[in-house]
Amino acid sequence: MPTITAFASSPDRGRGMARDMTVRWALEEVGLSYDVRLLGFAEMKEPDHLALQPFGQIPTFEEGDLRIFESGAIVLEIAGKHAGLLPADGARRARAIAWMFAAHATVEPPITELESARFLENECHWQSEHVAMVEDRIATRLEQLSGALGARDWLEGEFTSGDLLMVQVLRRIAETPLLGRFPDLASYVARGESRPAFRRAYEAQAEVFRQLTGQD
Ligand code: GTB
Repeated sequence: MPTITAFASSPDRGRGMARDMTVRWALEEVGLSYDVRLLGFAEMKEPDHLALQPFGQIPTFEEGDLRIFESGAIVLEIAGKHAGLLPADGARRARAIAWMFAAHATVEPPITELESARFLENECHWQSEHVAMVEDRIATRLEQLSGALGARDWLEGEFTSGDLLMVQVLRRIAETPLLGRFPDLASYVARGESRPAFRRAYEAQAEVFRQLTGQD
C-alpha cells in the first residue's frame, strides 16, 4: 500500500486546497488504498523529509523502493500503473498527459501569481495594478481553456488525469469572480467535484482537520 504525506494542520482548514488532495483523488479514482503520514511544518524541513522532498513540502508518495515528489509526477505515476486515469490508446494517452502539463505549466502559474499578489503585496502601492494585470492573464487562459473544452464534459471526451489536475488548479480560483465569468468552466469544476472519487478524497482530508480541531 502506498504512503503519501500531508499537512498535520492544513492552513486550508480541511477545504482540500493543499496538494495531497490531488494525490488522494487520483488514488481514489484508480481504487488504490493508501496510508497517510501527517507532518508538522518543522518536520517538513528536517533531513528525513528533505530526503524525500528536496523543497520540504507535501505531498510525497512512497511505494516499495519508489519515493517521489511533485503532485503532477505522482499522479502520472499512479495513472501509468493503474487503469482509470489514462486512455490505453497511445495518441489519446499522450494528449491526456499534455493536459496534465498544461494544468501545471500553463494555467496554474498566473493563478499562483495572483495568490502571491493578493496575500504578500499588501504593503506595496502597486498591488492593485499588479492584481488587475494578473487577473487579465488568468482570464485569457480561462477563455482559451473554455474554447478547448467546447461542449464536452472533459477535455479529451472521457475523464483523464489531465482533467483531474486541471480541476484542482481551477478550484483555487473558485471563490473569486474570475471563474464565474466562465460558466462552462465553473460547471466543469462542479462535475469534477461531484465524482465519487473526489468526494471520498475530500472527506478523507477533511477528517484530518476534524480530528485535529473537533470542528466541522
Ligand atoms: N509543485 C509542488 C507539487 O505540486 O507537489 C508544490 C507542493 C506545494 O506547494 N506544497 C505545499 C507545501 O508543502 C502545500 S500545497 N507548503 C509548505 C512549504 O512550502 O513550506 C500548497 C497549498 C498550501 C496551502 C493552501 N491553502 O491553505 O489554501 C493551498 C495550497
